[in-house]
Amino acid sequence: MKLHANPMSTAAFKVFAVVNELGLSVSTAAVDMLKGEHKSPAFLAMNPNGKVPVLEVDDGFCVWESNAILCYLAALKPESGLLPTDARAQAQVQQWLQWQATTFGPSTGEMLMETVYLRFMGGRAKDEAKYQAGLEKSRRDLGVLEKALAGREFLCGPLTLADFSLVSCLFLRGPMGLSLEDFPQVKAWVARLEAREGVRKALPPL
Ligand SMILES: N[C@@H](CCC(=O)N[C@@H](CS)C(=O)NCC(=O)O)C(=O)O
Repeated sequence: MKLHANPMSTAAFKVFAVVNELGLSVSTAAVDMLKGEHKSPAFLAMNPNGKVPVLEVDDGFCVWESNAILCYLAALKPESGLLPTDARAQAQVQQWLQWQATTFGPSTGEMLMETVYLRFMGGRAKDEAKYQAGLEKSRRDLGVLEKALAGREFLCGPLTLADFSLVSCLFLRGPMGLSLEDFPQVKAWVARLEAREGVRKALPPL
């Protein structure tokens, strides 16, 4: 299997972490987004959305949307328990995966765009109003996580894909200026996850 990704893509961090956690063998193909490689015909044939990451499975079968990639990888190793088969337990994991894609990912993404990504792409100054709006939404979402984590080690009880998907949005909290000081449960959960070898190896170079 090959993961087409960019080293600074937050959507790819979670995939690297889960690949490491599951001990899978996945090679990486670096996509140069500054050169627009993700919009090339070859890339669009794998993902018509022109976004990374994409998992290219050996037989040419491709999976896009990072949370769908996580589910595919976990299904290869059901014994890991990262994607439970019990209907209720699986629904809880899916609930958090979808919340990451629709809510927490976009909120933190707004902050990332005005800080880390802007620095890479250049071309315009930071839009402070957009940054503050992203900060407000991210803090609102951290409040949801804070309540969910009370009395629990991980979001769904045992460690699941939900933890990897959500924590990856916080890997760049330093450079994006997002403090966890008001969210002690979240802070402790992030520390627990970042202490895992597989997650440490997936941390971005910033
Ligand atoms: N929901 C998607 C988001 C993917 C995404 O937005 N990737 C960004 C990099 S983090 C990208 O490729 N952006 C390029 C573009 O939108 O043109 C996922 O989780 O895979």
